[in-house]
Amino acid sequence: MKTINFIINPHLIFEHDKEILFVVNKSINQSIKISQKFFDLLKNINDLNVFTIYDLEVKYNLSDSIIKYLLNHLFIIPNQNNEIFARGIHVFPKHLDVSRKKSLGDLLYTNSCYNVIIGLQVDTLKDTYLSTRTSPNEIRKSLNTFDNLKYVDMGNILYFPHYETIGALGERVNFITKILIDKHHFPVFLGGDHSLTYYTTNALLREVGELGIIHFDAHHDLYHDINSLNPLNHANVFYHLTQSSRIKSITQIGVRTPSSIYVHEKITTFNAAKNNINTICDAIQKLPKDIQYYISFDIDAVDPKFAPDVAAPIPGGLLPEQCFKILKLITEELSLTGMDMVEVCQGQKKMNKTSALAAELIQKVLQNKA
Ligand SMILES: [Mn+2]
Repeated sequence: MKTINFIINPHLIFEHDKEILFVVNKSINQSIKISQKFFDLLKNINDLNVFTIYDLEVKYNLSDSIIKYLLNHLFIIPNQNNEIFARGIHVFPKHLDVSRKKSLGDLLYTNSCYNVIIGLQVDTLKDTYLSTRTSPNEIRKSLNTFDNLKYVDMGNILYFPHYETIGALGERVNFITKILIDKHHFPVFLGGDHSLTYYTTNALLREVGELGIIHFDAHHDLYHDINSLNPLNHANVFYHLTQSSRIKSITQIGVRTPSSIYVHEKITTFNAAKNNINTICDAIQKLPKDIQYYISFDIDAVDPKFAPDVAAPIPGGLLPEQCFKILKLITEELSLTGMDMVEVCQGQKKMNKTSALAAELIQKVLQNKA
């Protein structure tokens, strides 16, 4: 974190109306009243041009709470790709429990390690009428019903699919993940479709060097076409991930589609029906212990009787109890650095059974990990 270069948000306008001073952030149309002292401070920092958090602490002797305020109000933003960050990095959905809300500055200046929920409203392939964009908020509602579950929520990462590329989302994921890993927090990314795993794992790889992935899914997500450029989508994301030498292993659990499409030495696939749970548990116990692991959970790994709200259901999946058992073992045996829960679709009914199960699966990981 100390190595990230910041600037004063170029979208700020300093204004005064008689005696009252304002800072207006014109990219989000927000104005904040400030004191003369703070007004002068911001002007001074602006003269620095580019600075680190460390510079603010040492050169300006600023307290943690002031730097936290500067970060949370977007007065300062990362220098790199600053246009992507000018409008903000994340946004809180309405009705989010106030006691759970944490902004970037809060997570940076804390001595606690939190489980941090982050939503990514990504839907790259609109090949179905079912959308995954609303799912982070649906899963949150169910998570909130677990009274004793310890976590905080930083809302949804901002993403404007109509006028920026998905790479912009990737930059925000990188920035947020860096802060979370630096401060030993545990990110829980809520999807969104499975393509987001490409961005979350690559962001983690920048911080942890090497990674093993435990991938729950009905599909192998290796749909690689040698005649095309294979732009990233939710059906080929694991093909893209095999291309990174720093991803050491991919253990696929629950797959029930033929996996001969693309074979790679780092992938081990366990079919939901053919491989019994003991075989899967043995394989998890044998995984190398010297690297960090990431859980990527596509909810369609579970039998559609229990998780019906998915885009491409395949009968005969894992039972919830089986998932709980495997997740418990993973948390006991492996060192985890983060997880995602993806591909929950907007439910057809008012009570979304699928997002409730997704929340329960996350709860099992967070509870056992603690
Ligand atoms: Mn998938």
